[in-house]
Amino acid sequence: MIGVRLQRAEDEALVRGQGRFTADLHPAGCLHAVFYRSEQARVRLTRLETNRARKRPGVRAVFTGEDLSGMRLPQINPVLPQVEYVPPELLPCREIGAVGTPIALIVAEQLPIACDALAEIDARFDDADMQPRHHAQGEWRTEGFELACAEAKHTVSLEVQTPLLAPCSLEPRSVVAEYLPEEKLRVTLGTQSPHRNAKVLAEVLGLNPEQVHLVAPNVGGSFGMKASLYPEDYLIAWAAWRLRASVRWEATRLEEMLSGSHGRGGRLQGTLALNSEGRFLALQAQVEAPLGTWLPYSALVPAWNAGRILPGPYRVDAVHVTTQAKERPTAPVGIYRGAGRPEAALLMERLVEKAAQVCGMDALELRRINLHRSSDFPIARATGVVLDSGNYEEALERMRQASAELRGWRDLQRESGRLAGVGLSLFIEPSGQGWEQAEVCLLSDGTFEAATGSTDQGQGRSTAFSQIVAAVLNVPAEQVRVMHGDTQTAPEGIGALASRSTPIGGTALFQAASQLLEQASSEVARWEGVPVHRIRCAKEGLVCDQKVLTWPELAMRLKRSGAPRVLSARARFEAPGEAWGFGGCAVSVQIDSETGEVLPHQVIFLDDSGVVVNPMLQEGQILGGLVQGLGEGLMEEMHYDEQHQPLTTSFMSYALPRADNVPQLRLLHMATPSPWNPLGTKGVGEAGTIGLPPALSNAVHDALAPLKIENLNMPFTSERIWRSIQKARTRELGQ
Ligand code: SMO
Repeated sequence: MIGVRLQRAEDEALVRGQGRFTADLHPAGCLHAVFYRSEQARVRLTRLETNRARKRPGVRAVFTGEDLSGMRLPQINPVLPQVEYVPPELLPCREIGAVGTPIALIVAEQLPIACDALAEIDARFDDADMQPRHHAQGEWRTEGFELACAEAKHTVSLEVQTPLLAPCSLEPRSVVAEYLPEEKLRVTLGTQSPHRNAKVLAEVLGLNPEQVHLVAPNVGGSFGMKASLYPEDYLIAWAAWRLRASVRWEATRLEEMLSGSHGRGGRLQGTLALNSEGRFLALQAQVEAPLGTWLPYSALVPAWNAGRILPGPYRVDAVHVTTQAKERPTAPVGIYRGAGRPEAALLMERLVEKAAQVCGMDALELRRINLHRSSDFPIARATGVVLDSGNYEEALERMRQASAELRGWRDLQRESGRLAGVGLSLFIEPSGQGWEQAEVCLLSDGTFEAATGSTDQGQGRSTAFSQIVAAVLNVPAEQVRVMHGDTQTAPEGIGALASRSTPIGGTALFQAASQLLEQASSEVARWEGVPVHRIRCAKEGLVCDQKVLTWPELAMRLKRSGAPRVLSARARFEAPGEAWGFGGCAVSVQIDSETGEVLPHQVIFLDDSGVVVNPMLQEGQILGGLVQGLGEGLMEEMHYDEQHQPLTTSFMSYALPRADNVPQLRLLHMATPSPWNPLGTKGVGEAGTIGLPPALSNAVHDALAPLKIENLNMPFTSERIWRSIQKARTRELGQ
């Protein structure tokens, strides 16, 4: 079952339109909520008149910040050592930092009534001299850093910026909160982290954890933006509690662009010092990641990740890395597929490429001599990370061979006078820390139930998890029903974040299934009067000598009273460390010198995510990540003007990649098992978004090298490229 391309069990319901998403939920008598949002940034609220809205027939309540006074405010994950954080109010009543900030909540019997009431709210603003309230930073520095720099023969420096992106999950955020008898609240929410968010929600609402039941039904994509709770989530739950009613809210796409979290938007500076042979002696890097005015729980993770992952797959003994997260007057900024990993890879791979030019060395050879050797793992690094396993040299060699034809293609293009380039990148991908829990049960009909604290947003997790349990129990995957996303039926877990689901969540299931097998085996051994090691787990069931006991027979025999679960085992897996995937990407591009359009020709992507549970799902993850990486590289960007007005708030103005933007893709695989989980698995969900942008950037710079164009930032839109070509030509004419 491990390594099998099993079809996704999830798909039939989803393609038949039988998926159940949050917005499909319409509890009887449910009230509808809309938010009145600020149209300006950095302003003081001087008047907020809600009486007329409140008096409209059908409006049940209009809430403002005053109604919330004394409410507890959510905290953030302090992954960086120095954090200044002033928890923002859920509905600010004085100063407003960003456009789109909710300042009033209208609850009505029907959605159109709530929408009409919005127009009756009278809010006035004055410009405010608002200072940023949030800031965080961290620093890692090895001893002997100056000494190493002093020995350098060459140094190269550069700065890269990554575009601010909108994660754009297909399903916009939505929340349905139901007030239940006996002082309970059921909150249905497309979240990546049901247990954690149930706890946080209870804390903020001042409830006991057992009063909040959180359910994540089908979720239509998340990419990090549905990891943490937003003001809207707290407020809908609070309103349901306060009104003792059910309340629902669905974000429009406009609201998603205005108040869903953005990702990336970082600025990174680096200096790499090399000796005369091209050995990397020292890396100095400064990472700056943006924050919005509202901070999701994981807001500091990109800054932390980008810093600690440096210097990527290379051995650099002396490092000085500083990282900081700084507030800007925008929508929340947080984790987005990759969450700091793509930024680190971009800085490093651009530096390496530039260093090769400065040293006059082949860029692949320069990479090769500086990679960590496979015999050196596990490798503890200055930024506090420990790389568990890898074979970076082989990855590079495979990429060298595979990309040879791209270089041949480029040379042919150039001979016929076209602008063409090839770029390469290597990357590493941490796949999460901490623990997950699982419970595996044998049901009275001989099938199995596997409950996980992890969750699914469309990745096909139920299929992969059923394969893991089926592999242990030697049964077909269809016999295993996976349950997740409901805090009442799933054991507590952290959730689907940071590519951790298979290595950590999957391992917890593996362990629970193994324990269940042990329990079942000892039952059989007891019945047969033999030691437990005489029991074998075969396809037919448990075998003692020649005697077979099928799972349904076993279940029948163990069945007591009417309980559906006849045996159950729970496990909690705490990862001893992070499993680090790695890989490489090569991209070839052609650039239309008249329009500046970048036309990707081919992408070759190598991934090593350890042992793969389902290669089809793994490929799906890589493809999706690659396309999002192309989006970042070629077209996506959130634009704000000088007044901090967001300009890209719909799919008319925010460019998402489409099928016809995707070039030929070729996937290569390696599998270096992680020693830190019994399955040997690693994460893969973020690989494409990490590896593609630096390779694309190197390819675009390679294509433009004949024009002496350097240091362009993504997205490589035709406008940006065309302008740089015009500038280069003017410069040439001038000379
Ligand atoms: S960007 Mo991920 O959901 O940790």
